[in-house]
Amino acid sequence: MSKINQTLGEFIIDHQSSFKYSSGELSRLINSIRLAAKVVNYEVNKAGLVDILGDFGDTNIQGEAQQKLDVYAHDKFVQTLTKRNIVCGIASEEEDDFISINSLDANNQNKYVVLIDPLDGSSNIDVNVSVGTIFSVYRRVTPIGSPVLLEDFLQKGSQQVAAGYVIYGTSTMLVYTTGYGVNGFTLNPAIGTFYLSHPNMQFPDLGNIYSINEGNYVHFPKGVKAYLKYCQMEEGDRPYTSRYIGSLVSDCHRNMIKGGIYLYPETMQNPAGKLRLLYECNPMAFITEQAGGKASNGFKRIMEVEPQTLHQRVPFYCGNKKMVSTLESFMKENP
Ligand code: AHM
Ligand code: MG
Repeated sequence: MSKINQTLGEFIIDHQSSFKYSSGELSRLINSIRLAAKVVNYEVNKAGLVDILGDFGDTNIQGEAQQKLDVYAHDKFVQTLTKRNIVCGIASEEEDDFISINSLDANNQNKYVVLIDPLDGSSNIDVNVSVGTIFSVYRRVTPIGSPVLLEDFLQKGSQQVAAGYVIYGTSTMLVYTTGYGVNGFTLNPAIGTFYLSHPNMQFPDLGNIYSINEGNYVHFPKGVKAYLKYCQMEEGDRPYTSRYIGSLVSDCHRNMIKGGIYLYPETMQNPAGKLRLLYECNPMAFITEQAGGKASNGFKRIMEVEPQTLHQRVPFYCGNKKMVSTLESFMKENP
């Protein structure tokens, strides 16, 4: 008899008991993200049709569509989490300040905050390339029932309770961890259901892909330049191969399945790197580590970086453990 894959809804219920003192709040949170992801997926899939449907008149259709989808995704995730009374605070790449949900409802007893990049890599939509949503979940540190404060969001990645991403690609997937491994679910668009398709995702032991925007090469730190030269040398079980989509979720997803390293170093123009610590790097780092990989700022574990501001940037290297360790040794040897 053929095996019927578990749905994401069933998986969430089955695994709720693995959390000590679980009240079901985290399960409801993941369920809400699942719901918003389906709504955003529907809209992202229609993006190529806006021209044909002619909704935008004489305006710059590509610019408008891209801007609108970022904001649309932000609105959908925030509405879903707020209206269903799931969390006490949300921080998003799309808003300068965090949103306090307690301040709207004095009875809000929720204990989780969510940090989210609602539509990462959205400039790729114009050219029909995959984009993603990235999210990170923490337990608040201030008392339950009071308005959330910045310190609830400025927690080290090692404090994350859950993290995940949605990839809107040739198929749509939701991949997440609650600290017990990484599981991936693929959406069957015909019936709008996510099915467990990638149980217990793990990086292969060896990787041979490096993913970096080499257009910035002249601005890279010496250690990264030396590492790239090392990857390009033909020797032993090398050479490596280069793959760069320019969409963090897609590049990391592929590397997790095939084995590889993603690099976004600091450059002269972006001395702190480009990617955001709290809602891009930390969640990808949590997933990476849970899948047996490693995530670093070149010198130390990303999840140990002490956050100072909500939209802080950080150099980011993540992927196969051995590859990231080698990159770190090149950084150390080439100051
Ligand atoms: P965004 O948050 O403005 O979408 O930028 C983040 C994206 C990542 O998805 C991607 O890995 C990176 O920017 C690509 O940057 P670049 O175009 O400089 O290579
Ligand atoms: Mg982003």
